[in-house]
Amino acid sequence: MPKYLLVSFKTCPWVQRSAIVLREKGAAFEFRHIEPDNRPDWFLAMSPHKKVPVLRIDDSVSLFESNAINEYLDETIAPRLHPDDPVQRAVNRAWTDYIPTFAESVTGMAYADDEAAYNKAAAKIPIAFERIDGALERQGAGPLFNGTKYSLVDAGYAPFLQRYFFLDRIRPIGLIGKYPRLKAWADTLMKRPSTHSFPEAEFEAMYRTNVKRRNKWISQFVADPAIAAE
Ligand SMILES: N[C@@H](CCC(=O)N[C@@H](CS)C(=O)NCC(=O)O)C(=O)O
Repeated sequence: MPKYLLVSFKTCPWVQRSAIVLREKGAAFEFRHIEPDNRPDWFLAMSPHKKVPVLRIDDSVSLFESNAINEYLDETIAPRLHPDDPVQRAVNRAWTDYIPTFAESVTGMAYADDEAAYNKAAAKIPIAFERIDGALERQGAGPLFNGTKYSLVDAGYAPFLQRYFFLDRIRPIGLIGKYPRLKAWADTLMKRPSTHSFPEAEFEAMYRTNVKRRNKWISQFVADPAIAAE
């Protein structure tokens, strides 16, 4: 197996998306965390948009963009996570294409400057939840997006569903409960070991510290970064 280096910011959901796939594949990799405010020259040289994740392969090739990285990993390391059926594969790709919109809809509140902007951002959540919930209904019985077989769709949504739960614990949003199918999917993904790059409470505390530091409207509700998942 090639030598993989995954370059990361510790709390980046897009990195997490690729780390999940490496873990689901059982592929060993070096996980190297750099600081967003101090990106080293070796990293800048290999990342065209100066963003993480970057997947460095055998010290010679650098891939960027989490979706492209995951498609590459899926093409080159067994087991295949994309469905064998071309129609289902297209459906899966259509829903991984929706992830940036889903991410923006579900985590936009964390970046709102005042209460009105927060409420406006929160109003986008039901739209995103309804869309993915409809997809889950069409896909079938669960517990994963394609049933019992893990997919790139599962890997892509898990980091953002996790952040919804984090935000809900900072200031209750209470929306996911209205979508039992989506909630069951999210709970399944949260329980899956591959979702987690760090011990869960430690990771949630890191996330809360970031939210507090960002000094947005929601930051005032982070009483204590250490208050984490039950
Ligand atoms: N579309 C990219 C998004 C990656 C991304 O936004 N990464 C953030 C960290 S979570 C980043 O590196 N931001 C630094 C910057 O924008 O300069 C992907 O899927 O890989």
